[in-house]
Amino acid sequence: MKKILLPLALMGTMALPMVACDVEDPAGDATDTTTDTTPGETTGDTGPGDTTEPDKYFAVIVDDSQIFPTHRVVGTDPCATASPPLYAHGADIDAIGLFDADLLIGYLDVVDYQEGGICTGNRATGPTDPDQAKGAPNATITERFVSLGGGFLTGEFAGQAQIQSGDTIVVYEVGTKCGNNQNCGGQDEGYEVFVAFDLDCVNEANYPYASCGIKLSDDAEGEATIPVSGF
Ligand SMILES: [Ca+2]
Ligand SMILES: [Ca+2]
Repeated sequence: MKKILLPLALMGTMALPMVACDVEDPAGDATDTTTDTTPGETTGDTGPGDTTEPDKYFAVIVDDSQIFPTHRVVGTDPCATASPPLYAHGADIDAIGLFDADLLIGYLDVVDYQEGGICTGNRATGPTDPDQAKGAPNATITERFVSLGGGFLTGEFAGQAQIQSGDTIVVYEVGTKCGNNQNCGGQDEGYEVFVAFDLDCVNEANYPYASCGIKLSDDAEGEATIPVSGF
């Protein structure tokens, strides 16, 4: 019996200080401290602007969810402003370009999209193909654009180009102009512009995308040039 009890007693006395140490010293653990406070080591678990290392932005968002419900209201129905058979509800996005001064960096080549779902019935049969926002501006007043209708479009630029402070984003919204600076005689419509870390982040966030994006403009309309700043 003594041969069995002695090792158990030794184990007990050895284990107690180890338990006490773990309980008392979590804050002093060098690994935990580094993991919790080192800035910029992930892109998903911290919001923009809260680290000392620069956040990296690859996605742009155009969103008319706050504008479309009360835009150019005919009576109380925002959907009444779009005419059949086109039903181009809200901001009509032909293309988005990223520029460094006058130098084109790229147009969108990957997109995600959520139509607003505000207009129903045959009014919902509008231009809802987000691929129409890829590439260079090419729209006419009736085709080759996607309508937001109280929703949003997000995309990343060709070559996964990083959006840098000092760049310029040009949103080609079909209205008085369409395609690339051609007169089309339509109606400019409003939208907000954001930059965000990436598409995955945008799809996990809700307006105003505070967990992964920052707003560049809340009063853009028509074909608009948006300076990139604020980070
Ligand atoms: Ca429209
Ligand atoms: Ca287009």
